[in-house]
Amino acid sequence: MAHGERPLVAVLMGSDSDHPTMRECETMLDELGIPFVTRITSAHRAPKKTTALAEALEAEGIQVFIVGAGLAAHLAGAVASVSTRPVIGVPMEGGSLRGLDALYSIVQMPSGVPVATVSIGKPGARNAAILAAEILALSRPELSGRLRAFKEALERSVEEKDRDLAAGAGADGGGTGRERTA
Ligand code: AIR
Repeated sequence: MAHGERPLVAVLMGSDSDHPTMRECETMLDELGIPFVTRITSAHRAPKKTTALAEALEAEGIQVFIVGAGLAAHLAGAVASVSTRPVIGVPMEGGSLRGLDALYSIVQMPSGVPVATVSIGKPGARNAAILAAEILALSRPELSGRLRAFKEALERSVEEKDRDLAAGAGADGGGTGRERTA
């Protein structure tokens, strides 16, 4: 849990092998100052625990669930099936299908049980945190301000990259790319 406050977001994952990816989500939640709790459970290996945990977390005041899982990833759907809180699903990269299996499992929910699905892997894990923050910010003006500052920093970072490129110090060290012709 971040900041010792009552958690607003629950970060759930199907296995400890998902944690390196889901750490991106935790880091972003920390950066935005959102208290969260992280737990491991599995829709397939521990279905009773999954239901009980989702119900208990909602009863404790969790506002948004962020759920990462890989392969035949049903954890986000299982949480959404018992909770009325928004559920954001993060498909893990890996396995023989490199995350496509998880993406399809999470995004293709039947009518009535939505899961807001983000992209595969670390970018998705990061975006899940930002999306959760945007949901929470609807009733928390101070969080809106932090999100606005985040967006402005994002814009500045593009400007810096463009300037670096012009100065010949781009990420690939490839010199001034701005005016190079094919
Ligand atoms: N998983 C765990 N229970 C059900 C599923 N689909 C997923 C985990 C992880 C993958 O299976 O979310 O991405 C492999 O888990 P493990 O424990 O074998 O490393």
